[in-house]
Parts: sequence; structure tokens; C-alpha cells
Amino acid sequence: MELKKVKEQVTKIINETPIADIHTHTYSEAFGDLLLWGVDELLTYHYLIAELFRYRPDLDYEDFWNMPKQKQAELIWEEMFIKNSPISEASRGVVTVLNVLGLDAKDKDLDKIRKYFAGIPASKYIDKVFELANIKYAVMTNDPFDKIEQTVWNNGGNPDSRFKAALRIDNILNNFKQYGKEINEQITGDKVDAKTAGLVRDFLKAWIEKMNPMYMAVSLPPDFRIDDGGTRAKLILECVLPIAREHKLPFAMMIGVKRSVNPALRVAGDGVAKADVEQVEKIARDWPDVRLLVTMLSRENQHELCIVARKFKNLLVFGCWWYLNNPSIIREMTYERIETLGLTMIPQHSDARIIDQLIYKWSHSRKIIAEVLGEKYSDLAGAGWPVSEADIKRDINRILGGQLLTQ
Ligand code: FIX
Ligand code: ZN
Repeated sequence: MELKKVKEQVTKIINETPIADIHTHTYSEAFGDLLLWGVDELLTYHYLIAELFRYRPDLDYEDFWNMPKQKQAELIWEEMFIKNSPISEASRGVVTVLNVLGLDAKDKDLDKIRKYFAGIPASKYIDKVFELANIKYAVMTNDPFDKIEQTVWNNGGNPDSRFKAALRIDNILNNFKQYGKEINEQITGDKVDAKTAGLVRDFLKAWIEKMNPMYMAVSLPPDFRIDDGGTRAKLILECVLPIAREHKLPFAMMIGVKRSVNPALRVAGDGVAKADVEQVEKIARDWPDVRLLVTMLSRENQHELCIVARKFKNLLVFGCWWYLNNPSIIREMTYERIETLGLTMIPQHSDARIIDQLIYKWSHSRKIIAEVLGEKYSDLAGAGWPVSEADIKRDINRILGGQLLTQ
């Protein structure tokens, strides 16, 4: 294949490959209010709420939170789409979604856009989003302590195979004092003795049975240590990792989030700091028969993480998480990962909270992944390797189609 054709082929193949989106916060219809969709949800995405206060420093945080959602959406539309250009990645995302849906955003008429969403049933809209975004399946974030989740899972579970479960255990690992007693009333305080560890393992087993998750997952702070002898470390070492091994279930660690650096911003108030990659190295070395999925939030951690993954075959690096989900950084990280890990990493997940976001998150990411891979295959062809369409298809399907998660 000639070089120009290689780049075109890569773009075409990436656009045509159905994506396995391995981490989202979207839900199937069975989850009722947990399924978020439509323009008011898009406009009140927490990424945009954080940005609103940059445009309106005079605005009182509580005054904003006291507004009904519609009013919040109107304010964000006015400040960030009408009075200023929606040029940040998260605001451009809204424009991409409207455009792909065929809505004319040019006359900037929010009420007209709202009418479109009011006229389409949720089930039809989900079908449309999956088709437009070309998604094979989306992995949800399932919290066993959530009341809506409990109702779904205790009544036959999720019936829609386009949505897969992930057992999210933040509440156990990061807030055991509060949630221990919800796991079992015999648990008091946050000490992890042999009996408590057994009860936590039973809880995990029961939920694995109910949800049939693709993995267990937790988000962790930058100062996370596996060797500090604390409650979290004990729970991971005595409960989570043994259960992951027993059930052949990956354990996903999302490391580097500083929760609530500005509490007044509520869900939009989390920050980031560099974490210690050696903690990942230690877990990977000590638990060679547990598959670890790892993403880190700080840009500064990315290169080190790639090198640790080169050393441990049980470590799978994935996604450009949250503050890294910006074109300039996705590009940099995708180069770094391809060059150090080849086709043994999952370049992206969407983290979509509002189902419509599957459309923009993937169209923006596909474009960058295609640019990087297009260049890499051209270089490979230039080096004298016969790059064929079938080979590119095989490779892309491997890294975007979910094969690495289930292998
Ligand atoms: O912990 C997580 O899974 C984070 O991705 C979210 O909680 C975060 O709020 C988010 O939406 C990031 O994209
Ligand atoms: Zn997330």
C-alpha cells in the first residue's frame, strides 16, 4: 500500500470498528434515573460546571446548585456557547453531539434542540447513539450500595447486552468506616481482622454472582500505598486480590484522583496529583496471576506506567482518564503507549456519564488514534514491512474491540 493510502485506510478502519468501551458511567434503561441523556444533561456535565465558574467568577456556588437543572443548563448555554465560543474540549463535545444528531446548532436555539429530545423515547435514543457512535458495548460503573442498582440486580439484573457490568468498590475501599456495616451488620469500625475479611469476601462473591461483572474497579488517591498496613491496603490484599484470583476477574485501579479539592463544586470539585507507580509495580509483582487494569490520572505518571507494563504481563494499561481526555494529551499518550507497548494496551475509554457523550468522546478520540496509528503504519511500511488492510483491521480490533479485556 502506498503511504497516503495507509493513513486513509487506518482512518476508515478505525471509524468502522465497533468499540468496546471499557469504562463509562452510562446505564441501560432498566436502571431508570441512572440513565442520563438529552441536552440539559449534556450541558450540566460536571466538566462544564467547573468551566462555568471560570467564566462567571462572580457566581455563588450555592446559588448555582439551588437552580433547577434546566436553569443551570440555560446559564451554561448562555455563558459558554452564546457569549463565548465553546472551544474547550468538553464544550466542543456538546457541539459535536448536536451536529452528529443532525441538529442545527448554528442558530443557537436551545428550545428547538430541547424539542428534538422531548420527541424521542429513551429506548430509540439509546439505539441511535450506539449506532452513530459505532459502539459494540459499554461497561457501566455499578455500585452495589446504590438503591437503584440493588433493585435492578435483585430483580433479574440488566437485560440489555450492550451494557456490561463492572463491580465498583470505592465505597468499600475508600470509606470502610461508613460502608462496613452495610456489608454486614457484624462489621463495626474499620479494623480488618480475619472475620471481617471473610465477610467482605462473601459480599464480593455474592455481588459477582449477581452482576457477572467484567472486572472489579476502584478509584484511588495519589497517596495510595499498598504497603502501609492501613484498612484499604488490607482490604485489597486480603479480600479483593484473592477474590479476583479465585474468580479470574481483573481488578481495575484508577489512580491519582484527589477527591473534593473544592467541596463547593460538589461533583465537579475533584482534582489530580502525581501518584506512586511503584505501588502498581509491587501489586503486579506480588500477584502475577491477577490481571490488573490500570489507568492513572496524572500526565506525569504515564511514561513510568508504560514501562512497568512492559515488565509485567498481568498489567494492562487503559484509557486517557478525565483530565487527560484532551486531544493534545491523548495524542501524546497514544504515541507513548504504541511505541512502548505496541498493540498490548487499550488506548481509550469514554468515561461517558450522559449516553449522548459516547458520540463525541469516541469521534474525537477515533480521529486522534487514527492520526497516530496512520503515522505508525506509514513508518512501518517505509521501513519495508508489507502493511495490509487485513493486518490493520486485525490490530485495531485487538486494541479497540475488547479482545484484550476478555483474553
Ligand atoms: O471515578 C471515576 O470513575 C471518574 O471517572 C468519575 O467519577 C469522574 O467524575 C468522571 O466523570 C471522569 O470522567
Ligand atoms: Zn469514571
